[in-house]
This record gives sequence, C-alpha cells and structure tokens, in this order.
Amino acid sequence: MTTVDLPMITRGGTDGVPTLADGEKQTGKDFTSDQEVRWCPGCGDYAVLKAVQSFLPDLGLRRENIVFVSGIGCSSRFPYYLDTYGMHSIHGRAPSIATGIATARGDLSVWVVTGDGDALSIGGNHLIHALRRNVNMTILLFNNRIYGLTKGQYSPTSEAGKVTKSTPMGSVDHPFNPVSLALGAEATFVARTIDSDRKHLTSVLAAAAAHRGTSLVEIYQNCPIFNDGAFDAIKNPDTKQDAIIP
Ligand SMILES: Cc1ncc(C[n+]2csc(CCOP(=O)(O)OP(=O)(O)O)c2C)c(N)n1
Ligand code: SF4
Ligand SMILES: [Mg+2]
Repeated sequence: MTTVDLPMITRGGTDGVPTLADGEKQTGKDFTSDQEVRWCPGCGDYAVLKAVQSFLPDLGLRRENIVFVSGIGCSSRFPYYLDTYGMHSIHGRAPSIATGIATARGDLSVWVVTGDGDALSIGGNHLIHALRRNVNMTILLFNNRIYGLTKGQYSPTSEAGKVTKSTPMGSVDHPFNPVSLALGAEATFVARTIDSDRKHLTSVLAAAAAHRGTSLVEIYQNCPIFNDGAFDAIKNPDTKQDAIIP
C-alpha cells in the first residue's frame, strides 16, 4: 500500500493577505461603516461588533483584502456595519459562499458570521462540510439559542422543553452542542467565548485568525428580547466560578 505524505502546514491564517505599508495605521473607526446599526437595544451583537471592529486593526491587513460573509438572521446583519468587503448572503449558505471566495482568492482574509439557526438548522450540512474541508476561513457562530430575526422560535441550540411561539408546550428535541458538532466534523480549530467578556473574545478572535484552516468560534450572545438571560449562569459572579473552566 502506498501512502502520501501531506505537507506540513507551516503558514499562518493571514499569510498571503496584503498588509499595510510601513507607517500606515488603522483604528476601529476605519472598520466602522456609515450604516445605522439596527439591533434591539441591549443586544449582545453590539458588543461582538465593537470587539471585532477594535480587533481588526491588529491584523495589519488591507481592508480591501478582508471579506465578511453572512447568512440570514439578526447576527447576519454584521457585514453592513463593517467597512470591509462583505456579503449578506443566503440562509445557511455563508460557509459555502466563503469556501468559494477563500478557494479562489488566497489574498483575502475570509470571515463568516452566522447564527445558531442559520448555521445549525438550514445550514447544518454546509457547516459540517466546510469544517471537514478545512478551507482557510474563520466562522463566528453567534449562539443566542433562539431565532431572533423571526421573533423567537426555538432553535437547534435551545434547551429541551423550551417554550416559544412555535413550541407552546415546550420543545421535545435535544439541542446540538456546536463545539461537539465541530469536533465531530474534525474541525482543526474550535473555540467558545461570550459577548460580555471583551478580553477573552478578542484573544479568541486573534487565535482563530492566526490559524490556517477553518476556525469555528462559538460566541454566546444574549438576545434580551426573545431569550434574555440564556447565559446568566456564566455571567453571574455568584455562579460563574462553578460554570466556567477557563
Ligand atoms: C429559506 C429561508 N427559510 C427561512 C427563513 C426565515 N428565517 C430568517 S432568519 C431565520 C433564523 C435566524 O436565527 P439565527 O440564525 O439563530 O439568527 P439570529 O436572528 O438569532 O441572530 C429564519 C428561520 C428565511 N429567511 N429563508
Ligand atoms: S431580536 Fe434578539 S438577537 Fe435580534 S437584534 Fe433583537 S435582541 Fe438582538
Ligand atoms: Mg439565533
């Protein structure tokens, strides 16, 4: 039997993407678009947006070589608010569109923004195959454990027994753990972080961007309108010590 030695991956996630000229500097402002941000007051998406806008200058990449692709959902409005290239694409299909972009254009830093419904219901198949193919991109999965945009139906990450308008007697199915799902697809980088911890979130973004291959970052994100307090156990100072292993 013959075997083929695969080449060692020695390149970083952003290698090959044009960088700023010497002395050129960017700030979070350079990554802030002129679009009015349309999320509900108190939505966790704001904190993630701010963290990403503040983090992107650290990459030192040219803005025109960065692209954010999203699916459909509240979280998927993300590309409008970033002054990079972007695409608010098709429900569940962002990983596939991003796969095409990353495959054709090695000079781009490719990011996906998706929600728990977008990534794990309609887009479940696209997500697992993107992870399996290990194309060079970073997937930010905003998990609020609910469909926000369509006004509060239960999602594949809602806890069993969830009472919503679409499950008035409580949901009967068992939720996905996105991290386990990604590991099952043999993803090469998997992480979980939370909207309210800017420092941790930023460090995870940096590690994910530095990884060559598909990085999956699950971000716990509070939806104060349809699923408020979903992550209180890990936010509350009285309980978080028992709920988190850093
Ligand atoms: C083909 C198709 N099916 C269903 C919908 C309705 N729809 C829009 S967004 C969404 C789910 C959004 O939930 P999630 O991905 O968790 O994003 P969130 O709004 O919570 O950020 C659904 C079912 C649609 N737009 N297109
Ligand atoms: S419905 Fe929930 S997830 Fe959507 S913008 Fe409002 S608070 Fe955010
Ligand atoms: Mg959601």
